[in-house]
Amino acid sequence: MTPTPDGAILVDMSARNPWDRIRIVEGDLTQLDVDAIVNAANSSLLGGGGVDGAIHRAAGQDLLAECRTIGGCPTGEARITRGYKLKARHVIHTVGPVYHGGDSGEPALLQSCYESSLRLARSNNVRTVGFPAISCGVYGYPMREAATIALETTARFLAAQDDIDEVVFVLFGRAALDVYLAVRAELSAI
Ligand code: AR6
Repeated sequence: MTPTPDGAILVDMSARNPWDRIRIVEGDLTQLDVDAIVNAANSSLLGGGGVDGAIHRAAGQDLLAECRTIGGCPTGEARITRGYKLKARHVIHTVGPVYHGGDSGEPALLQSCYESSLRLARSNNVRTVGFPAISCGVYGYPMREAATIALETTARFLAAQDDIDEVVFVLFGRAALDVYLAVRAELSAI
């Protein structure tokens, strides 16, 4: 808030607009130059396929060694490690829900993945974060529903604090990119 000479108070709304701090791109998350990338892991945290496999390959064996010391992670929660050979300083590992039709608590669990990851980022002084489309590969979550949860949850989190400068959603392929862009256009117009 800025007081003007005549005593009026100007509120700078742009600083609080969360959509200005959300970027949506197509690409490979492992190449992203941010403070932390988020891994769509499984509850063992010991690696797998998809983006998890790609992150472990790019980070090197030391990431797996650190993950072994953690002892797993329940669905909907997140854990943080170093990034090793990645450009990203940290990896935040979160475990998305397997999609079983949507009536088995999947939306709340997916929302919790984004919230837990962003909370962990904030408490580790991470200012820039990259996310994949958690649960949208092997775990079968429909992209549109998942994108709505991802973007809504992130926008709400960013609106409540200024510690995180930017969240980048890195999508694999044009189809996923287009879904995220369409959902963002709908949500940011509300
Ligand atoms: N960069 C960005 N996005 C990617 C990349 C990449 N390098 N590689 C894949 N994707 P998935 P899940 C996209 O299957 O559904 C693993 O085996 C992909 O196209 O990686 O949460 C874990 O160990 C999709 O849109 O994660 C678990 O067992 C999205 O990332 C399980 O898969 C997520 O797909 C987790 O399944």
